[in-house]
Amino acid sequence: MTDRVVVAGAVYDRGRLLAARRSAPPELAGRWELPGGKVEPGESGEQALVRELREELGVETEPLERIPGEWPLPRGYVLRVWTARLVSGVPAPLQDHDELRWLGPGESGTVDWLEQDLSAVAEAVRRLPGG
Ligand code: 9L3
Ligand code: MG
Repeated sequence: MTDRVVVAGAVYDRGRLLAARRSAPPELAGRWELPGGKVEPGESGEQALVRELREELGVETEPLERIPGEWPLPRGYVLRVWTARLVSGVPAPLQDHDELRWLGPGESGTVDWLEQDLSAVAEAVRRLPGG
């Protein structure tokens, strides 16, 4: 089952964490997540993460550290999360999202995260520079 992996990025920039509100599928629309998606055959997790963030947000990122652990998703998938640095570009909701928000220290509780993301978000916030 190692090929059923969804990767997501805790993208940092200037001490803030990027949150993305899903617009699809209907059962997840309106909930917030760390952006990412499915690993494709032949890709590493980090390669998939860089590709997904480019496709979904139009930005270049550099994965930094894997957040330890993995979290179960529907249909046998698991979620793996990396911290990532914004290298270039301004994130825009190009696919699958309808709003983006940069959350500063103390603001991570202000959006309705997917349950699957909560542990990784908490750990990402602990790792936020100054957070
Ligand atoms: N998922 C959960 N948390 C996340 C991401 C990026 C994805 N941070 C779940 C939602 C879907 C599945 O993984 O059930 C596939 O995600 P996508 O490929 O639709 O982004
Ligand atoms: Mg996605």
